[in-house]
Amino acid sequence: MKTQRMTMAQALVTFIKNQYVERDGEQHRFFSGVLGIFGHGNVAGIGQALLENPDLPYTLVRNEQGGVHMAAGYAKANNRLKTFVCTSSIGPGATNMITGAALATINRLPVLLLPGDIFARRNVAPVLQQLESPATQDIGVNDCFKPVSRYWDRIYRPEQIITALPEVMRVLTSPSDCGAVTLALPQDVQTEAYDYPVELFQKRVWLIRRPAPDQLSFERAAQAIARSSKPLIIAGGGVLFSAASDALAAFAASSGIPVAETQAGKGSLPYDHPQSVGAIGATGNLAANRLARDTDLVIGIGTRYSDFTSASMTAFQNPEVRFVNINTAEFDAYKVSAIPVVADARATLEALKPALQNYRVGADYAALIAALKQAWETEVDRLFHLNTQPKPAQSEVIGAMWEAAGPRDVLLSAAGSHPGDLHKLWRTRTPNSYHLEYGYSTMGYEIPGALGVKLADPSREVYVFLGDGTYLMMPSEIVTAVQEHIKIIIVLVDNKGYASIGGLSRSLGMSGFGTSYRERSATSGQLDGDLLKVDYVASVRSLGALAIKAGSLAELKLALEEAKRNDRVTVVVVETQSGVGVPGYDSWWDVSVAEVSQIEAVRQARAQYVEARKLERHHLATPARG
Ligand SMILES: Cc1ncc(C[n+]2csc(CCOP(=O)(O)OP(=O)(O)O)c2C)c(N)n1
Ligand SMILES: [Mg+2]
Repeated sequence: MKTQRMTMAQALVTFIKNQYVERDGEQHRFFSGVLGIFGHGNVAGIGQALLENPDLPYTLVRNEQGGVHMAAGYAKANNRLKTFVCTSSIGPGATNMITGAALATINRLPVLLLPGDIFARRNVAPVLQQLESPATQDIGVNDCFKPVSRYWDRIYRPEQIITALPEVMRVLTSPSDCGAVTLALPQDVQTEAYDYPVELFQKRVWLIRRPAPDQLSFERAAQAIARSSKPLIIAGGGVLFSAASDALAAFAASSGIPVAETQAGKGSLPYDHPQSVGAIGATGNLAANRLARDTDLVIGIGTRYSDFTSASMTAFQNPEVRFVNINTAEFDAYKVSAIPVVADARATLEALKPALQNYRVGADYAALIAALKQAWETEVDRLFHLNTQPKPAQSEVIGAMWEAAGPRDVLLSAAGSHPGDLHKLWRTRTPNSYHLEYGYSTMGYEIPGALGVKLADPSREVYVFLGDGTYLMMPSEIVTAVQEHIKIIIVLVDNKGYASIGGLSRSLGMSGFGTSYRERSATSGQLDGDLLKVDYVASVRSLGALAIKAGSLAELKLALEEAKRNDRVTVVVVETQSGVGVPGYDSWWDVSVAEVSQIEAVRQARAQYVEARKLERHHLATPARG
């Protein structure tokens, strides 16, 4: 056997460089580089190996969490066909990546995390940043990655990577199992040499499968659709991952079945496709939610049925409603007692179209779809042009951003009051032009996530809708954007704190307690003093980015045009009018209210809550056969 003597880290980096994926006949390298921060736990191992391998580019980020978000954003924008590796030191550098790992796993995005780990040799323990346990020496902070990783391993001996790495790649390239993969790398083992078989470093091409449906479940699904008089498709993120938009558009057009979209699936169809009815669920619009309420058959494609999609299991009120699920993940396909079609979205849709060529929804249903869609577009136009004074409403900021953006440009966001507004209002025109991280809804994802999206396709302008709360939580990757010459446009909405949670708090009878940015008052002793004066423009400029203050809607529009012309990351800071939110449309989200309270408003909220929960349903019945 031909071997090559290398350190474990050198072997790992060499392996990473030689992994390729192939889908639909196209082949390319899977890992585009390494993002991270060096410390004593990785500098001499992975750091040294990267120094020797400049053809695997290394990018210094400002926070390890930001690095993982950047990798996740990049993977998502590439429909999971490319990603980054993330490296960290041991201890806090490693645990900084846990939030990113959870985000990636929940959103089913492939990221490879390489946290450094404490000495396998142990004789010098406890090393700096080591978590000691009196009960065992076989535990450390990296064990915290286990529940948030789809594959987790710790490499105690250099030869263990020979069996670990194929598992790493199987999971990262799996359409059903992918998520964060963590290899914990003890700092001594990273630097130890071993005679590795040279075959380990040969080019390897991982086929991204498009599993076809099994015949029986496909036939039963097709029969259920053929029998349905009011079917509704829910397009989830799996439609985009599968690049199934054209197949979905063709099937929807031929069958007349309306298509509603989850946060992850938004953009599966262009908003003006006749069958596109837009956002569904707790953040859904009137058209999709009305159709969902009465549908007799939900065809869920690539969706996890999160509580936001199902409006906490209240969205589907027809007693006869049944489900067909098309999903590469068996786990998701079996949800809500559906006929499970465990298969690729595109492959299944392409087969469904001819199988149902004689099926078309009835004229009454078609007319209802058209009328609801028309009414919804009128509502969007109204919300885009409220003419609120003196400051614009948030929906007008969204409208201005939409008017500034081109059809291929990307809107990105993650947490706050705006994901709900954006889900309803943003008019997507091309696939992957709407990028909401709403699986983990992580404040702090937006800036690094946007950098990943921009790297995935620099020809698309990336617009970030950013809350002031999120900005203060993690502005740091703006420095990385400046370093890498990555241009994104950020609209920072200054609404003096957490409008979303403030609104939620008020709706639950708690008057916004602890959610606005105010000084502690000398008289009340509470956080209800004067508003904090944070100078976001100065803050952004201090990081090396361009900042523009927009005092009105007209100024916002001008600023967006200027931002487009700029070649650097540009942040437009705008204050919005408080109390002018986008309403909910027949939707509900279950947030438990205190069962007993001394506050009358909380007691009232509890009474309403108990009533509203009566609409929550178990979907236990399977579709009829025959
Ligand atoms: C890391 C993290 N912490 C807390 C939350 C809970 N949370 C959701 S939205 C939000 C407030 C966001 O504030 P901001 O970014 O200003 O947006 P706004 O609500 O004002 O629109 C909070 C605290 C979260 N989603 N992520
Ligand atoms: Mg805010």
